[in-house]
Amino acid sequence: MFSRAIAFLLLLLFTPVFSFAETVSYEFEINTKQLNITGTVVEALAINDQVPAPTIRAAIGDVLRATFHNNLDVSTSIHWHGILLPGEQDGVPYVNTLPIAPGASHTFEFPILHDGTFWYHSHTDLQIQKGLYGAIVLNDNRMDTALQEEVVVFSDWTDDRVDSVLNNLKADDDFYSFQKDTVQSWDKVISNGRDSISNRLTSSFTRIGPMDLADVGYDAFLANGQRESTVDLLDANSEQIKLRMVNGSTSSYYDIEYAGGPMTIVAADGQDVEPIRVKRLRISTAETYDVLVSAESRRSFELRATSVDGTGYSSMFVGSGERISAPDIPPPNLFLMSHMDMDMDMDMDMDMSGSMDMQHEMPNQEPMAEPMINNQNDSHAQHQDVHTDHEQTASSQTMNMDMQDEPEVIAHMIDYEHLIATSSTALPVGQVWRDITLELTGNMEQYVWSFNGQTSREDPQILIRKGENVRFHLNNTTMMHHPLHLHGHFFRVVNQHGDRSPLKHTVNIPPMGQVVIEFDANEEEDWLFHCHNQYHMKTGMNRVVSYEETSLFTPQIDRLMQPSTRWFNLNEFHLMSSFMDYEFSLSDDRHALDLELDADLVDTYELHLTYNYSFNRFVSAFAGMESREHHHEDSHDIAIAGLNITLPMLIDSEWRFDDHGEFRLELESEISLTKHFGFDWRWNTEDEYRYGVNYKLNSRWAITVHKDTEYGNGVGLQFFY
Ligand SMILES: [Cu+2]
Repeated sequence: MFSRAIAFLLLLLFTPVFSFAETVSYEFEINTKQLNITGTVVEALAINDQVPAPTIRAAIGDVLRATFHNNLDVSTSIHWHGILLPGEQDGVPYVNTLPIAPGASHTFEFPILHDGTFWYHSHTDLQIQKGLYGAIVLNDNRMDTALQEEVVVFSDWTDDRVDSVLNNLKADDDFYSFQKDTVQSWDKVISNGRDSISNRLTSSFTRIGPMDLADVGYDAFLANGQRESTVDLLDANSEQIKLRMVNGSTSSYYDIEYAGGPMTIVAADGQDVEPIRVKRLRISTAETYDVLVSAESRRSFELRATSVDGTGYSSMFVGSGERISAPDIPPPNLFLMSHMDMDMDMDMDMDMSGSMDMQHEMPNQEPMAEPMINNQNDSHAQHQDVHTDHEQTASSQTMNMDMQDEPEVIAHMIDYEHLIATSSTALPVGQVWRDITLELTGNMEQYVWSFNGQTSREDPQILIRKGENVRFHLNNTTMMHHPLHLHGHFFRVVNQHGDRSPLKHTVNIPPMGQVVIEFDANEEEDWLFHCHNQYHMKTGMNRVVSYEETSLFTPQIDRLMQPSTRWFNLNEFHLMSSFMDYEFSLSDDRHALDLELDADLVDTYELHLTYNYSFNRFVSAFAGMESREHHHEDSHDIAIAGLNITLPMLIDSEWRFDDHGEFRLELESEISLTKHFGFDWRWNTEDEYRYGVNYKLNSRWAITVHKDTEYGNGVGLQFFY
């Protein structure tokens, strides 16, 4: 356990060796910059005119002093991701550090207590998405001098304004899937066969909804700020170099593969781990990995980071000469991933032909005496999924050497089961344990993300006490991945390796997955714990972890969640030949004001105005009024109230009473038949109905044909903004 105390002790021990506390100073200008990634020039945010920002380097024992001048016309901030430091240096506005106002400067100064690969980024608005991120390399002063080291910062890029990205996500859960051509329509469900149909029926019946790997549709993925970058060998005879990989993305995960053979992971999130060889490595948003890769004098090998939604990749070529490409990774088949599988501790591998090969491991299994061989059909390499447990006998390793086998290679590392810390990470004995269960909750439809069903607006704080061993039980109830990050601490990700479970600062919780993390509460004051998918954080998936006795936190959650505003509004129009329908909604995480007006141009209209309170994703209550006039014969103004409940098969039901004591049940749903064609229907117990077909022109506009009991048949346009 790399506790601060031990670090200080080491510092004291070694102080006579290096001269005391060298101060490493940096001076930075934060500016806007015109950037052309896709062929269109758009405004990005840069530090010293660079995207990503310059790499910051320091060594254990140094004092790092970095001054940032904010030349933007908005406030900004700098957070030191993963680094142990005093709270007021952590850089999160409205939690532990003041924002850097427009035109102002701020100097951070703190001692470097540990080594490793980290990164820094803005913690204001969605400024990461526009370029405010860079790598940090902390050395331990006993480097293997011969090895060339290179930093690779992966990121995702959109030409869109970030507030419009957030609006699009809020307005329509299929907005980006339409752009990315990943709409999970029924034609694809059916063409993927029986398992896919059964997955969809199960997920609809249980109301979970389909699997989703990435919410935003990006214009590009970048490695060191470019779609394709290169790194030269400093010494043409180098056979190996070290890559310090940082995922500085706003919301993307990548599968990383190297054309020059397997990568040897030597550190995760800046913490050394027992070396393991992997062919393909999943890096979650905000994680870092150090890997050793082979190099050659005459060939150039591609390091490729493919977005897990299969929509693109970035490359870095290592060395010069003949270019050797990394293999294409086929897009994931979402139709064959079921939540039942995700529910288990799962190793999931995809071979080159794209077929899925799933292998389940029982959670918390005993260390295996013998290597467990993955059921691979890839013949290029021998893939053995080995639990290189520290209990593995020396003789079995020797045997491998004798047989001159290649060391074991993990085909595709997607979780942390293979990571082994280099020494015990066990928490202090004798401290009181505090267990906290956090359900990861939320939904794509409203685009609200939360813990235990409550956004940080409703429940901003988690209280702990200094001197406790704190254990978080993280249970993902959603169909998305969430990369959770705790500021100011390393936590243990509890895995099969017991005392040698790895230390991390960011941990992925897969869809429906469960992970336990624990840490020594050895800090003071307040630290953010949040989903590092910036769109999830900004819509509610964050908490401030406060030390009860020393907390200084005063909730200013709305400011922490900017640019996401509390109240979101949506306007939707159907302009039909026979009638028009206008829906307006103003909603926050729980409350909504809804207005719906249907009218023809002759003698019929219907107006609903309701207030809705949502208890959870599936149940809300409403009260309001309905005013209607139908062909001059049936007109009324009534008060209405009732419940909206999402039923199995994702059918929305409205159970309504009015002030005359009349009860009405209305059912409705929408399904995507193909990417472009949708079908929707609505029916109620007064035998009114409407059904029709839409043809989507783009993410916002559709042509629609509808039949309605009140208004007859109509053709027209449908759009929202
Ligand atoms: Cu998330």
